This record gives sequence, structure tokens and C-alpha cells, in this order.
Amino acid sequence: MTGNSAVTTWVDECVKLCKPDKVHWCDGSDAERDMLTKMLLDRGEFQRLNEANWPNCYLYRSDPTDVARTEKVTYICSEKESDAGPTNNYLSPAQAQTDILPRYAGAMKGRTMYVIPYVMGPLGSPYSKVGFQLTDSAYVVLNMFIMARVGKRALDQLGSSADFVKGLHSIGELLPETRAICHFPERNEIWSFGSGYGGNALLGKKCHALRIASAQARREGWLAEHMLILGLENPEGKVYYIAAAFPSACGKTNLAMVIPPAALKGWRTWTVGDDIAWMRYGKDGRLYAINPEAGFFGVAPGTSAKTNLNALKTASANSIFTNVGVDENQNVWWEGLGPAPAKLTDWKGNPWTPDSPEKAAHPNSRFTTPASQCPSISPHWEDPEGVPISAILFGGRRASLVPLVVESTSWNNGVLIGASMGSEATAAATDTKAGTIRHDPMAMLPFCGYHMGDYFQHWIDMGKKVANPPKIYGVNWFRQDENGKFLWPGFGDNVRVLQWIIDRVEGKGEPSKPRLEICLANKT
Ligand code: SAT
Ligand code: MN
Repeated sequence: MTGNSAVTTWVDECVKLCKPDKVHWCDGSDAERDMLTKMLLDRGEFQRLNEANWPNCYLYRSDPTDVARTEKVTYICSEKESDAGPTNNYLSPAQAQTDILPRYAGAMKGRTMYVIPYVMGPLGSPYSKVGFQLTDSAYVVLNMFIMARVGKRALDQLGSSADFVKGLHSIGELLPETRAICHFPERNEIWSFGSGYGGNALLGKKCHALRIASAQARREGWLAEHMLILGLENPEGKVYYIAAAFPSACGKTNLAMVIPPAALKGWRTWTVGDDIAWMRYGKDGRLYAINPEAGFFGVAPGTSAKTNLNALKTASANSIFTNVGVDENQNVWWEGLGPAPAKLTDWKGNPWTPDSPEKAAHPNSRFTTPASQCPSISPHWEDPEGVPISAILFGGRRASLVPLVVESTSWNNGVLIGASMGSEATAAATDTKAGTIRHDPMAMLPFCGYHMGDYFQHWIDMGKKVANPPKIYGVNWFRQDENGKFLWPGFGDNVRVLQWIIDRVEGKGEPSKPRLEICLANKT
């Protein structure tokens, strides 16, 4: 509980509406996490994984109709429709009140309402933001414990302030027809109903740290972006930080913890964040970024010792696996991890063999894992002032046309590169057809909490604030030849592109010959 009356008044109102049997204020302690874990194990919702290989790790199977973000029922509820813009679904606050709010009436009868105080951003950072999520899902609570800094720490950071985001979440009956995710950017409020899945239900993530925060960032003169943050250290020990936007399931987690190829002697990478960056100018005129999250919610399929060893190591303890396959010895498996075991239980709980026509893991199956466990985590990932950004990358998944890397000629030209981004849709959202190209400016199409035109203007305005904003690049690791073979090896070799970018940032003239060949090889 807290003495903050702005919080308690709102929680009381939500309790009256949802009528839970019990209200549990989360303190974020280990004992509380153990209690909730045991409860889910007892209920059969969690399955304990092999304790030797995956200590303190659990498998969770979601409702098969609730496996990805649902953009069709995601709404921006600004006072004026024109503030939501043409790319967002719009519901007026009044209409949300009449159409959506009644769904919560009595929705938590027979259930516990968990109150999760959380901080997005490093504790004590002037740039961090406090939020509260009310939820009737213990699975969501345990995910939030990994993804954000929760409990007493958040109450302490908020003190008596009324500046917090209110998130009301109920899984309802998990019916797709009653599902709705509403954002009220003017009153820092989120209502999420009918889904327990990641981006729909872990409200600190896309709902708060992107949709609400992007609107707030515009008002306050900073940027909330769908970007990883990584540091690239050269052999002389100098670290350059790069922020990079790619749509969901296009390799942000892989790039954030990429391991340089052996040929790049003396180079190493540092992970700051894999999904979201909050960036603002420091007094020195440089752009500084913090990662608002405390964990990674990564796509499992395709993750292997070859493609992302650091992610595997991170997720090998204290993690939650959602919708992956599991073998008889309680080891997880997904497509791309390695040779398939002879027998598995698939993500729906059915028997599976390598001959089965279905995939063992859902293409959008995920691991939720603490960032602090990442072998490449930067010693600066929780710096309250953030890390200084030298270059910004915009990238998509494009089989043709778009070259490996392009350098912008100016900030505004870079904004144009970001704004014209397109990418093949992935399994991260349910209502887009995987493979079809859609325009996804700055990888923010599903996450911008206001009018996209105003968003572009905000980016242009950000470029005018300082003499030397970071250089902007467009990248595409996914170009294929006429036989569908990738032209670029990707993964660790992407560091070679980053290295070239860093050279350019340092003003080191034209691309050197081998790198020019890379560009030419990618040209059809
Ligand atoms: O489900 S999330 O939105 O959290 C992941 C993603 O789609 O980027
Ligand atoms: Mn994402």
C-alpha cells in the first residue's frame, strides 16, 4: 500500500468497477515472486523446466487465440480524432467509456487484482517514469517483474507525486471479440482488456514506454523510440553507442547482443537495450539514450548458439518461455535452436515429432529474461543520464531493392529515410499477413501514440535543437538474390557495417575497398 492518495483513489475506483475478491499490492520481493510461481505451478499454468539446464525457468502456454499483438483492436483515444492521425485506430474517450469500460464491470470476480507499481528506466534517473498496472493475471505479474523495476522501489521513486501512468488490465475471458487496448495520451492512461499476450498485456512495454511516452516525449521535447541501444568498442577502447529501429521480429534482440566475428580483432559490443530507447539532448548537445526496460521479451524461433549466443545464455536461468515446445526431459525447443528432439510436446500441448506438419513453437513464441543476466550487458546500461548516441539506424526486412547500408546526407534526409521505411510483416502481430511489405515509418507504425505527421515534424524539430545531431543510416540485412538466398551473411557480420558507420561518424573519408565490395556485391 501507499500513502499517495492519487494512486489509492484510482485503485479504489478500479476495485469498485472490477470487483476482485482480493487486492494484492506487489512489493517486488523474491518471496512474492516465489509465491506467485508456486501458485502457477500448482494450477498447472506453469511447467517447471529442466532444473539442471534451465534453472528457475518456466514454460507457459497461452490461449492459442492470444499469441501476438492485435493491432486492429488497439486504439488511441485522444480528445480530438485528428491527434490520433490516419494510421491509428481511433476511439473518442467518451466512446471508450461507453463501449469498452463496461467490459471491466465485475470482470475480476473470483480473482485477485494485483497492483504492480513499476519504474520504466533506471532507478533514480531523472528520465525514468513511474506507472501502475492493475491486472488479474499472475503470469503478467511475473513477466512485469522481469521487464520492469517493480514494487517498493517504484513507490519510493514516485513519493507523493501524481505524475504516473495508470494501466488497467484484465484478461477478461480472453475472447478475441471483447479484446481492446485503449490509450489516453492526454491523461496518461491505458485500458487493456481480453488479452494476456506480451505487447497487449505487459503495459509498461509498448503501451506505456512507446504509445503514451511518444506523446509525452513530443510535448516535452524528447524521443521515445522502438530502438535497440548498443555500444561498439574499438581496439583502442573507445565505445560508440548506436540506436537502431527495426520492426518487431526483425532482429533487434540479435543486433543488440551481437558478437563480432573473429576477424574483427579487438572489437567488442555492449548491450544497453533491445527494444525501446528514450532519448534526449544532454547539456553538451549530444543525444543521450536510456533503456526504459529491465528485461528482454525476445522471439524464440531462430535464436540459437549461432545466431544469438548471448540471448541463449541470458535466458538460460530465471526466465519464462511462452508458447515454445518442450521435450520429455523438460528442455525447451523451438525451430532454429538446433536438431529437433525425436519427441516433443508442441506449443499447444500436443504430441509432436519432426514429421509433424505444424511448428513445435509458435512463430511468435517468446522468452522473458532479465537484462542483467546478458553476458554483453553494458556497465552503463543503468546510468541515470543514459549513453551518448553517435549514430541512428533505421532498418527493415526487405528481400529486394533496399541496399545494405545508406548514409543520410543530413538530419532531415535521415528522417526521410526513417519515414519511408517499409518492412515485410512478421508473426509479431496477428492481423498483418506475414511476408507482405507494409510501410512502417521508423518501425513506429503500431506504436506511435499520436498523428504520424506530427511525429515526423517532431523528428525534424529535434534536429534543429543542436548543432551536431547524430548521423542517420538506413540498413537492410535481408536482401535476397533471385534464388531467395540472402546476399549478406547477417548476424555477427553486421558488426562490419557498424564498424564502417563508426568510421564515417569519425569523418574517415570514403568507404575502404573491402567494404565498398560489400556494397557492390549487394547491388543487383
Ligand atoms: O509483443 S511485443 O509488442 O511486446 C513484441 C513486439 O511485437 O515487438
Ligand atoms: Mn518491439
